[in-house]
Amino acid sequence: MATATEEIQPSSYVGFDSITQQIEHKLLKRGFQFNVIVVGQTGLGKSTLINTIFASHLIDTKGRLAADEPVRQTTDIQAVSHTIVENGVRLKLNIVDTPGYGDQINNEGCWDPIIRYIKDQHSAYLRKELTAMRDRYIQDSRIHCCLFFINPTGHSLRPIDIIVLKKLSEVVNVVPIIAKSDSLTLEERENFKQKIRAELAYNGVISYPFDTDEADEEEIQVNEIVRSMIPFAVVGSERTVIVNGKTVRGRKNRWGVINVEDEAHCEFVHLRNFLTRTHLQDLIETTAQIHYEAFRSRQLLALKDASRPAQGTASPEKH
Ligand SMILES: Nc1nc2c(ncn2[C@@H]2O[C@H](COP(=O)(O)OP(=O)(O)OP(=O)(O)O)[C@@H](O)[C@H]2O)c(=O)[nH]1
Ligand SMILES: [Mg+2]
Repeated sequence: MATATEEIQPSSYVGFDSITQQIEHKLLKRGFQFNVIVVGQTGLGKSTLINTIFASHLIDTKGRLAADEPVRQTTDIQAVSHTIVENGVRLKLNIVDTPGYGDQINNEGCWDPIIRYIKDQHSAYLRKELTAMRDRYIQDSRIHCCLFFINPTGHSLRPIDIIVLKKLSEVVNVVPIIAKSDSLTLEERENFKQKIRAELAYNGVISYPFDTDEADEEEIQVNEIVRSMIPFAVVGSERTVIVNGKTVRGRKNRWGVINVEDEAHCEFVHLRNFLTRTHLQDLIETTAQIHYEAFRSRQLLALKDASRPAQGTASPEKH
């Protein structure tokens, strides 16, 4: 007799091998939802980088096309939605741009609106999940990735950045990046990266990716490579420049042209590959399984506690 673990070859074709296509078909029809938030000091190029990543002008940046245009600055948390289609795959992308923080005299609590925004998305999802007649598919507005912009000073992180990074990493997958890295030489960049990694570790900031118990050899290795590259040193640009007769996204400076997509110039391509090719699914999954799950159990425990009579108060039966 065949035991439960033994593999049986059906004598004629059953057809369940098409399950992968069935799943794919369903997923393709529904499309994928990916929500990113950008956070960091003002003027570090947050809005610009988002536009560079998705190669279209999605949100206002300070960049001016004409000298008499007013300077634009992000003043509130704004979510922009776009659907990008590539080879039949629909990616519904939600980008949440936040105003730069930390330039007030008193920066106490300046991160609150951002943290609140992230938690509000968890809360909205939980409410929908707890509805008796819940939808089979809940629209996901939970933030899957937070790109945290670091000022390319070459020195250490500001104390406020460390506070904000810590707060963020408790609720969302945080990916630190060095902004405007065209201002650093390759050597400065490498030293700065090492310094930041050491500072993050010293201050107990756990940035994405995490190795889970289920991670296999291959995943652990990929994560190791990503960790050795973080923080990605990037350059953003919405303009195109001509290099060797080819139009590329780039910036012109006194020394020449920086091609944003050239790996010898910056790590923009690594960041984009990481976000869209290698870790898209894992970022989504980690959000659901780690960050949302932690939020959900805290909320449900709090509800349970609230519905229980407070300890120490006498129950009516005793009297
Ligand atoms: N040198 C250099 N300049 C950049 C880079 N990215 C953006 N800039 C410029 O920096 C300025 C500010 O860019 P934004 O994208 O508006 O910055 P932001 O972080 O969104 O600013 P806030 O909305 O105020 O928080 C613009 O003039 C950009 O052209 C970069 O990688 N290198
Ligand atoms: Mg902005």
